[in-house]
Amino acid sequence: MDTPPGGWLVIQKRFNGKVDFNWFWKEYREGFGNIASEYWIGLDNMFLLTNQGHYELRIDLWDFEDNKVYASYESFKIDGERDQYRLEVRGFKGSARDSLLHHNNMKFSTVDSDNDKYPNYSCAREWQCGWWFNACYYTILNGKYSNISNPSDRTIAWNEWKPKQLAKTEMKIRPSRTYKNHKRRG
Ligand SMILES: [Ca+2]
Repeated sequence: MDTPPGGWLVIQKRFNGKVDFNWFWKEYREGFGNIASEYWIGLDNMFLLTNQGHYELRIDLWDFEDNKVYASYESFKIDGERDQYRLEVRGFKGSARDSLLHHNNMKFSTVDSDNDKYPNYSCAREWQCGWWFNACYYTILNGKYSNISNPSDRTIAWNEWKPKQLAKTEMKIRPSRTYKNHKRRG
């Protein structure tokens, strides 16, 4: 899968609830939805892309009042399937405070594969989606879509921004433009 030159490749997108995100490990691995609608690019694609070079991640978030914030990470990478697609993000910047920090180094979990930090309990089953759950979340972008900002349970959320259900999310990646500098410093 090619990345457009200088452009962002969308890896996750929510905005209307038309695509079901309550899938099993296999579907999260392979991807579902499509880019014109809601979308999950698939963990294997994320792994292959982010291990062929150094990638940055940008997450855009909208609430139901059309406020928008973003979170970006100068380094984004996930491990392969045998390590349950463990998440590695570094170098936060953005207008949202950093919620994904609490999910750093977490393995991916789905309803049929519990790799979270909550013993004897499946976060993925509780929240009906796949995610890099901790015990359970500070941000969750794959939960059940809701058209209201205050459902009884927030299932698309970035808690460090606001305790509300979000209206739109987009995760995208591109080859890193800053990595070389870090390498020199390191
Ligand atoms: Ca568990």
